[in-house]
Amino acid sequence: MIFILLPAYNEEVSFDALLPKIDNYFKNELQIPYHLIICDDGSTDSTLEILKSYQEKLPLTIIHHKINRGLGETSRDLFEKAVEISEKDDIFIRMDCDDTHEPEFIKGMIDKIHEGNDVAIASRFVEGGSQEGLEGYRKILSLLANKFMKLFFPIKGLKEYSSGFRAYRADVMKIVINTYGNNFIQLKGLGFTCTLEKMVKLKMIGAKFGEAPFVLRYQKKMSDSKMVASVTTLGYIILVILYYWPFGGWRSQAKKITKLHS
Ligand SMILES: Nc1nc2c(ncn2[C@@H]2O[C@H](COP(=O)(O)OP(=O)(O)O)[C@@H](O)[C@H]2O)c(=O)[nH]1
Ligand SMILES: [Mg+2]
Repeated sequence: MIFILLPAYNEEVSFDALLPKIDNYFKNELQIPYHLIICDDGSTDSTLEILKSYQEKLPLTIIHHKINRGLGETSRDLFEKAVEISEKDDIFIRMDCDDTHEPEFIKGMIDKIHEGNDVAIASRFVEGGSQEGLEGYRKILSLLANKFMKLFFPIKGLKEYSSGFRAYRADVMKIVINTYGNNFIQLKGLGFTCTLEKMVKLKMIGAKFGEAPFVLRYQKKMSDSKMVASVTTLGYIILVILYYWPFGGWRSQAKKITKLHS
């Protein structure tokens, strides 16, 4: 079973394009069962009403936050719910709701998991991957973010660090949540930092990462971007400090954790 995890904040314009496309992909192309878990994170538009109307048509679990809690808490709740309702051989796919992450790339990600990886990242930077429709400043930001992450949290052979479009083994997510508990996502109020934090926590337990080609079609985005560059940059800096802090930083804690595959 594949679980699709979608964080949604004011995404009313995106669902009619995205949800039927996901349904069609699983039913007609992959022909494997899937289940959607969508978290409406205190949206002020009609996100919740639209999701409720889809509940009769699609295999869908809705999580609802009355207050906007941000991507970190939303991501935590999505993964905790997925771990609760899945079996160990299932796979979680975390996508954006904004219709820029095409389901057609999921097959390649699932294949990478079946090849023995714990996490498969949809990558713009491997053969067959690319990005379209990004403004110059977003391209530069993304390039700098990836260089930053590669410098401080290098993972051998990995090129794509900032994409939130990833596949995860269910049993590995269960281990990571059991290992860290409420600290699985510690940097909750810091925008998109949680996407990097998740990767760091998985690296600390010895997870194996792979990449599958992905074409980001940013020109398809209808909703406003929720990325706040200043907050996310601050989050990255805090993450580096917490990780390398000489007095009990995450790096020294990681040494005590039993590693997967060892
Ligand atoms: N739950 C929740 N989701 C958010 C929040 N901010 C962004 N998102 C979701 O996170 C994903 C990434 O945001 P998006 O605007 O697509 O970022 P961009 O593609 O990098 O410009 C989308 O699915 C958003 O709906 C938030 O405050 N709470
Ligand atoms: Mg997006």
